[in-house]
Amino acid sequence: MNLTDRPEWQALQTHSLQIKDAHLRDLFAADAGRGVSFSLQAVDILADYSKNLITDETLELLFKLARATQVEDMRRAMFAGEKINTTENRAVLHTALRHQSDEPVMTDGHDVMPEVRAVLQKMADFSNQIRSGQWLGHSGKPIKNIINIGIGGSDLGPVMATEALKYYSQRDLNVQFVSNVDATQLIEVTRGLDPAETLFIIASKTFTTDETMTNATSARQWVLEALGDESAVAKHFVAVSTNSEKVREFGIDTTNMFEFWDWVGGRYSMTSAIGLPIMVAIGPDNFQQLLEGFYAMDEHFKTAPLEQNLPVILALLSVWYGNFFGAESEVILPYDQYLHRFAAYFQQGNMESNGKSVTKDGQVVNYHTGPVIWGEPGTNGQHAFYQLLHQGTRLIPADFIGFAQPLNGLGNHHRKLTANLLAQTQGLAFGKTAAEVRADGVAEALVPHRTFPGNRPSNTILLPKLTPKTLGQLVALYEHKIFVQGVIWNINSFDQWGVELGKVLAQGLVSQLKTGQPSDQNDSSTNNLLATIQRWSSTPAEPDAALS
Ligand code: G6Q
Repeated sequence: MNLTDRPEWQALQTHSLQIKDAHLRDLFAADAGRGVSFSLQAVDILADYSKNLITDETLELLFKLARATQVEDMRRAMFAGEKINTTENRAVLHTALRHQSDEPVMTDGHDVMPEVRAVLQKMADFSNQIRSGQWLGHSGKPIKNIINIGIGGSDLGPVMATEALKYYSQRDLNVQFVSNVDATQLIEVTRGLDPAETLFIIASKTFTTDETMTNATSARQWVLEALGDESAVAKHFVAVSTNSEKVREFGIDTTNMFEFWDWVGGRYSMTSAIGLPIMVAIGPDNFQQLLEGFYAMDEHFKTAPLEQNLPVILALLSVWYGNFFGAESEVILPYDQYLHRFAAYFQQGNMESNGKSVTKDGQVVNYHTGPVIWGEPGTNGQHAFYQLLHQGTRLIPADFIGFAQPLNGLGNHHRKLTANLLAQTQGLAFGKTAAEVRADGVAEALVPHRTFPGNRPSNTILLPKLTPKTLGQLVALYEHKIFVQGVIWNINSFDQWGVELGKVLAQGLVSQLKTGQPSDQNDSSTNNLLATIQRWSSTPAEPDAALS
């Protein structure tokens, strides 16, 4: 049945019209226990979702929708290793990567756990060798710089987590990331580094991604120019991939390859071998804590009834605003500087997963799917874009993420940081009425400008302290939220065909830029731009060059 024809959907439609007249000020005034009853702790995470435009009835109707759309059965199917990524005929088993019990995890009649554990052990051995200085470069020097070359799912998770867990990292190791095909990134990251002390991790599931291969080839050249010998590659390059053939072709010995599998989606691969730079930075013990955190949230998601299931609740709230209130985006606001790449990470997580407009069976949807995800760490955003959150015309649900304990205790910084988080959620929810503004003695002409409508929803996601374990819980919480959203919208959250078209088009344009000969198949806009680039270019075209 089409989603919008479901009685549960239509009941929500009717209910949303009633709720539109309610104000959070009144909902809180009517129920002194609202803050507690609309809060839920799962493992170490407390989510307060009381500052949302919901009542008990809203939640009941949303849970009915989740049941009707088979969230429970799809959850079972994912953990059971069924091929729920139907367009790629693959299982979706990132939960196996952090599985901690002795139970097997099966897909295709095969327990994946022995290979998962073997790769983790190999990663730990490698990390220990780098961290202890035992791994020597070609000229006998220990490695000081680790540069991960990867893009998208082979970059964003490791970047986010390495930054998030910097407090726990070995500070004399310089772990860096290169993703963009713009040479500037590789050149700036390697500037001043000694190739003899530098090791590259080439991270690519397919080992065919153009940006990554281009950067890897230039990095190899940089190493070989300095160390002068092909045999240096073995000491300065390792690979993380599912494709051993391509790794070998590139010249990396497959003994220096860390494997993962087609049932790990790129943007869900942080706990696979793709997490190698994280492990090198924080060490195998901390990485194990990270995995345990993920596992704890996986178990919560797998076993808790929908009504007490945090990822389910967050997903339903997102559906509520996106489909019944016209919200176009969601903002993620971590009040922790270490989480400064968290919103960017889940920008890919959610937008690549749920940015789809056909259902699993190929029908064009008649409802909105994935929201735009964005965000910056607090308090910076308060002096930038929060103006629009408070007084703009759009409804933008916000997730505030905070920690009770600071990692870097310094004076009263943390108290101020936390006070700002709480203040923003209050301001958004309750606003400031014209009467309150007048009571402050504000001139009448300014009253409308200084009034805050309030009624702007937010979740407050609170954790005791940022640790590898709590980070794992937090990431798994958002991963499963994305999964539930996708199930409700009846889309495949695990493919990314939308990435393909640009890749193919770019290939043709590389040739045209090289030869200076635009294709007669081009549109007039592209031809005009190509001609201008040609005129302004500092590199002459190579008209006779073979098209490559
Ligand atoms: C993520 C996507 C995408 C992918 C990159 C890199 O889910 O599939 O972001 O991770 O395109 O792909 P490779 O790891 O194959 O280089």
